[in-house]
Amino acid sequence: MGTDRTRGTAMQHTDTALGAGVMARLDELARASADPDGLTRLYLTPAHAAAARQVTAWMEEAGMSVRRDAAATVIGRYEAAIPGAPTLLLGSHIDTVRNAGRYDGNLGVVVAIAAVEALHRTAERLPFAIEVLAFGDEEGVRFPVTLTGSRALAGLVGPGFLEARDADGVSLAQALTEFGCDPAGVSALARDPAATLGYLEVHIEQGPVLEDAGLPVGIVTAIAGASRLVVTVEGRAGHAGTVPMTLRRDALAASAEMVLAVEAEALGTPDLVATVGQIEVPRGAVNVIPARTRFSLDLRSPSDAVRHAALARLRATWEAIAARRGVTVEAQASYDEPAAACAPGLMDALAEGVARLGLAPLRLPSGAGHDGLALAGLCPIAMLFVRCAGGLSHSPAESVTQADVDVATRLLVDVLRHLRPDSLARSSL
Ligand code: HGY
Ligand code: MN
Ligand code: MN
Repeated sequence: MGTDRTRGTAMQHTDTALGAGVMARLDELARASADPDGLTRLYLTPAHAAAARQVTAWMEEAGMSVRRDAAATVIGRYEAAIPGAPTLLLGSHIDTVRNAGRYDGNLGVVVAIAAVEALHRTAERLPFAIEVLAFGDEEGVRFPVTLTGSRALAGLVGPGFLEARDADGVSLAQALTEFGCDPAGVSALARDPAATLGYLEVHIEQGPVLEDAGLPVGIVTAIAGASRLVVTVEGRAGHAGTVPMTLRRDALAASAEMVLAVEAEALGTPDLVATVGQIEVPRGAVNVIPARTRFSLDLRSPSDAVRHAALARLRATWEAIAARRGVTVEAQASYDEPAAACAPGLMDALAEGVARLGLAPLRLPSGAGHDGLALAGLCPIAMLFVRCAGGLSHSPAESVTQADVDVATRLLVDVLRHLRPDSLARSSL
């Protein structure tokens, strides 16, 4: 614990250590994985439990009281200078996609812990409490639903949500129970907006803009809205050698045409991106005409109207393809999150911090989804992006530099020190 009680001077002697400490911890955290030779950490799995234990230990070292809520979110709390003060939420997610990079999500949790640790080191208390949140389900890879932890805090987990089942038929409720959580407690996690100052997340950009601008950090203006669907096409099985081409009801050929229609729709619509990341032919065989396929759709836009109009056009196009080919198509939405704007007061606080570092405060939208999509219904949100090499993410090639992580961590500490609850409240109106 530092002896220097003067506000703001503690950073100098620890500046260089902050980035190095965060990078070392991220390398350590990456070992909590289901893959021996890669990083896969799905919600409510042993890898998630191991990562939760690790961040719990770091939060305790940083002077926080730590608990795990009913949705398995690890919550580290650093009290305010005065009791009854509002709470600022920091953090990100510790779940990953399959064969992931080690910075998506995890960076934001470890940087937030390091920022609180810098305050704790000099026994600084702020006019608000801080809670660092390590969410376990931002990616939504294991279950067809997602943002479970952040939706729970925003009071958005309704009946049926916990009935979502993974590929093995395990329900979210069952998985929470097996993880040692109480699914019945999830609906009671909703936070009081009046006691919540805002949510501020540090995250890798997952895009090329900051690298192109030559900047280590940027301020996010909005998070794109997203729809996720599972599309099922039913045709008719048949012998690959005996059924003439004109008499086939080939579910996979029809799906291929539907997938190309998705690509054409996105290429033809400004501000829209669309991805078919998975396609499967259950019980397919080399010499059987596919009777059934299932493919996923991920549709995103900063504009909800653009996204919804594109989805309506796609549904009509798919129906026409199905009719012409004598198959049926059913598109089931599993996720529909409206776009979320970041709060002016928090964006300005970040911009002032960036300017104090002598950097240009570049503002940019997020094409990737984040927990802020759910929390925007609870409180003002903001995000600080950190440059990542080539904009690569959701890949083991994901990487950031220690210097940029050092800038982001020092910036977060500085912004926390300058944040004033009353000015935030005024500017969020
Ligand atoms: O899919 C996303 O945008 C986020 O990485 N979950
Ligand atoms: Mn992420
Ligand atoms: Mn991600």
